Amino acid sequence: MKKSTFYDLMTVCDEKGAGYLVLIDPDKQSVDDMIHIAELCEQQGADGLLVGGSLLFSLDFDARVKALKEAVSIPVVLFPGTGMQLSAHADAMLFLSLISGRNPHFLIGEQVHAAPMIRAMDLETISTAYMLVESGITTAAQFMSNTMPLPRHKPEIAVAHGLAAQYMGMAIVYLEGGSGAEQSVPDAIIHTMSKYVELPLIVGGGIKTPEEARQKVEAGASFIVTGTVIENNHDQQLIHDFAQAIHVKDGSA
Ligand code: 1GP
Repeated sequence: MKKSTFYDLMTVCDEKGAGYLVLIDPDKQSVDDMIHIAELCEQQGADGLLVGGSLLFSLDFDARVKALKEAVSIPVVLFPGTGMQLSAHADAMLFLSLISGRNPHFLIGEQVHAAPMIRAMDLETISTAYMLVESGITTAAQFMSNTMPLPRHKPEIAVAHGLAAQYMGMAIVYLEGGSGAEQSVPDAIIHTMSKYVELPLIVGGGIKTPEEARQKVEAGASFIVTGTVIENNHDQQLIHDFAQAIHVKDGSA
C-alpha cells in the first residue's frame, strides 16, 4: 500500500487492533476549546481527528483546520458534511458517498462539485462508503441529506450495500448512527458486515462509553469515532479510557 494517511491509519489498526478517532465539529466550540480537545486527544492516545459537521456556521473553517494541524501531530482528516468543508491544511479527507440513500446529490453531486478543488489542493482522498443506520431519532445527517437510513434490524440490507461498495472499489465503510444518536449502530450489523465485506469499518454515532466502544471493536469495527461525549465533557480520563478500550491489542484494557 502506498505511503499515505490512509496507510498510517491502517497501520494503527493492525498494530493496536483498532483505531480511535475523535470528531471535532468546528461549529460547536471556540477555536481555543477545539485546540484544547485536540491536544487532550493526542496526549491521551487518540489516533486521529475527524473534522466536519452537517452544517457550517463559522466562516473560518480553513483557519480552524490549520490551527488543529499546528496543534497536534496525529492525522487531521476532513469529514465533510458538504463540499464547502475543504482545506488544504488537512492530511486527508474522507471522500464520502452516501450509499445508504438514494439522493443523487449526496451520491455523486457534491463530489463532482468538490473534485476540481480537491485536485487543486492536492488533498489525499479516502473513498468512503457512508451509510446511515436507524438510531432512534432523526439525526442531522438524515435530515440534511433527505435520505432514509438503513433499518437497524436488517443486517443483510447493510451488508448488500457494503458488498456493492467493495465491488465498486471503495476503500472503507463508515457505519453512521448520526451525531448524538440515541442508539449506536447495532453490533449485529457490524459483525455481519465485517464477516462478508473485505473493507475496514469505521463506526460512529451515539457511542457513549468505552465499554460500548470495545463491544463495537469486538464485533468487527476497525475504527471508532466519538464526537458528542468528548465535546460535552473535555474529560481527559474519558479519552484515555476510550483509547484503551479500543486498542484491544495493547493488552492494557
Ligand atoms: C461520528 O457522527 C458521529 O460518526 C459522531 O457521533 O457525536 O454521537 O459521538 P457522536
